[in-house]
This record gives sequence, structure tokens and C-alpha cells, in this order.
Amino acid sequence: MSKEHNVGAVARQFQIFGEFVDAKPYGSGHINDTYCTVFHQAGVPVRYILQRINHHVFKNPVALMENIQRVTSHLGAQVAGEPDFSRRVLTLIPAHDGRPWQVDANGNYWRAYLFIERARTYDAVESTEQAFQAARAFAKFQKLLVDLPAPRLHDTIPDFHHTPKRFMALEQAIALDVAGRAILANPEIEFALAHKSITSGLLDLGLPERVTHNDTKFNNVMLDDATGEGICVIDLDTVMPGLALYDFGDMVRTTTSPAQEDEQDLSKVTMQFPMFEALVRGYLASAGDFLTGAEKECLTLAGKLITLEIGIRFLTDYLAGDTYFKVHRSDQNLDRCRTQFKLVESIEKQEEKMNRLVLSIEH
Ligand code: ADP
Ligand code: GN1
Ligand code: MG
Repeated sequence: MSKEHNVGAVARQFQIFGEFVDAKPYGSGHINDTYCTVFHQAGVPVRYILQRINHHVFKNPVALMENIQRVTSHLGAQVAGEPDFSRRVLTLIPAHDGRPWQVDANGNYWRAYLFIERARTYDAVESTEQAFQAARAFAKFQKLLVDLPAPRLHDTIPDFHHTPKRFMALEQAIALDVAGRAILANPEIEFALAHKSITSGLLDLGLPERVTHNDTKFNNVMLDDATGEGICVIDLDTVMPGLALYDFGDMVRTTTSPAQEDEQDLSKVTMQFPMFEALVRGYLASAGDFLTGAEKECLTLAGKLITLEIGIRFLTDYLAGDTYFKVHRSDQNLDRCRTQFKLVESIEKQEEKMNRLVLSIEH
């Protein structure tokens, strides 16, 4: 149970039957606080997910929850006919006042979801089948949201994937060097500066705005324990208008290398071609019919740029003294940055071959 938050009191604010039993920190996300909470319902333990929204990162939690409510009800209506549909989309549990969120005594915003049982997330990919399943699930997610009715969703974090602005933030962090760490990150700073000219590569293409997830990390899709199917896309805080390629790019970043994001042995970090192929096949299996030719042609570029972008963000946070991403040790953000830049290098070495593969699947 958290020492900081009275999670039991928060859990009781939601329309959950039975007696509160317990709540434990859960998952390995970098931003929000997630708890698995258990209620006894007529003698049966039932799990729920309870999350505190990080309102320093998400400045308007009410707008964010409005997005999530619209998106989950739209998805819910579309999967309603499928078997086991309540495991295929996140289900928000209303609070006693009917709203899908609660504010605690300290001004923290909380929400509760049904716990998706018999499925789990993975921090590192283990097989090409997993890569295929993850990509297909994220593609289906995008596809089901193509006809989300107006109005436009709120931008929960403006310019979230604006790589040139992320680069400007890095330049500022280097200039300020508030934590005195720039000297420790010389090679990484050099690497980033050498890539400045490509940072606008996706924005320059005039690609269509869509409803996208924007955080398609491999551990943001739940894979069914029995079948391995990518059954439910989770972590919907950043669902907002974006480019389809942001989502594909983040899949390449998190699903082609066998290493953990903060792996210190960089020899383990590599863009595994068969994983990329599985991602392309899985993604196009569902997204192939709504993507434009220009979008399909840029799948490799997206992988390179989104990996570079997140590397830049980890480096910026390292230089700023670890104020954004959760860290459990002092150099963790630098380690995370190093794996990203190593992966960019690995993609650069295989870029032509990757592009040829995409074309061969496409045509
Ligand atoms: P963060 O934004 O911190 O990454 P997530 O929404 O991804 O938070 O949740 C963290 C972890 O909690 C996930 O990786 C997943 O393992 C688990 N999780 C989240 N939502 C559910 C759910 N509805 N059912 C079961 N597990 C969940
Ligand atoms: C954060 O919340 P989580 O851990 O799924 C971050 C993503 C980064 C990711 C890097 C809102 O995602 O943008 O790509 O860490 N989320 C936010 O692992 O900044
Ligand atoms: Mg997550």
C-alpha cells in the first residue's frame, strides 16, 4: 500500500461493489502511479486498476478524461459484438458522483478501470509473433477511431511528437546544464547534435492528421495469456490528434530490440530485422486499408525519428536533473538515452533493407 496516498479511501469513491481489501503499486510506467486494487465481492476477490494521473505532465486532467471517455465508448460500441468484448477495450468505472474521475484531498486526480484478466504486458519483446500481435492491435485501435465523431480530441500534451521542438528543449537543457551533467553526456550530446537536420523529417511531409495513441510502447498493449493475441490497447492518456506514423515509430522503438529500455550493456541493443518485418506485417494487416501511400512509404523513417526523439527526451531530462520520467537510479535516464541512440544507429545501418521490405510487402 502506498505511503503517500490513501489508495483505499480513493478506491471507495468509485462505484465498486464489496469490501476494499488492498491496493499495491503495479506496472512499470514512467509517468502515472498505477495500483492493482482488490475488492471482495460476495466472497470473491475481484481486481481493479486504479491510477493517479500525473497532473504535472498532464496539465488538464479533466480534458484528458473527456478524451478517454469518448474514445473508450466509441471503441466499446464497435467491439460489442466480438467474443469477450469487455477484455478488448478499457472500461472506466464511474465514481459515486457519476464522473469518471475523482479528486483526493491533495488535489490528485484518480480513475478506475476494470482489470483485464488473463492477459499481460511485457517490458521487452520475446518473439516475432508478439511483435505481430502488438502491431495488429495498435493498428486496429487506429482503424476503429478513424470515424470518431467530432469535435477534435483535446491535445493532452501539445506538440507531444514535435521532434524539432523536443530538440530545441534539448538545446536549452544543454545551455542551462542545471544539474552539471553535460560533461557526463558528451558523446550523447554530440550524437543528438549530429542528427538535428533530420528532426523535421515527418512534419515536412504534409501527412494527414488522425486519432492516434502516441505512446505505443510494447508494454502498452495487453497480450492474451492463452492465445497471445494483442487483446487490449491500454494507457490512453496521450490519445489525441497525431500522425499514424508516430504510433508505428514507437512500435519500432520498443518492439524490435530485445533489450530493456535502460539496458546498460549496449551490445544487446539492436534492431532485429525479423521483428521489424513482423511489425510491418501486423500493422498493415489492419491499417493497410486506411493509410495513404505516403504514410506507408515512411514506416522506416518513423522508426528512426521516434527513437531519436525519445532518446532526445531522455537526454533532456537527464540534463534537467530527472524531473519528468520516473527514475530508480541516478543515471537511468542517460542509460535510456544511450539505448535509444544505439537503436537509431542500428536502424541507420539497416535502413535501405528495411525500406525494401516495406515496398515488397506493399506492392
Ligand atoms: P503508465 O502510464 O504509468 O505507463 P499504464 O496505463 O500503462 O500506466 O499502466 C501500467 C501497467 O498496469 C500496464 O503496463 C499494465 O501492465 C497494467 N494495466 C494497466 N491497465 C490495466 C488494466 N485495465 N487491466 C490490467 N492491467 C492493467
Ligand atoms: C512515457 O507512461 P509511459 O511509461 O507509457 C512517456 C512516453 C515515452 C515513454 C518512454 C506521457 O510513457 O512518451 O515514450 O515514457 N509518456 C509521456 O518509455 O510522456
Ligand atoms: Mg504504460
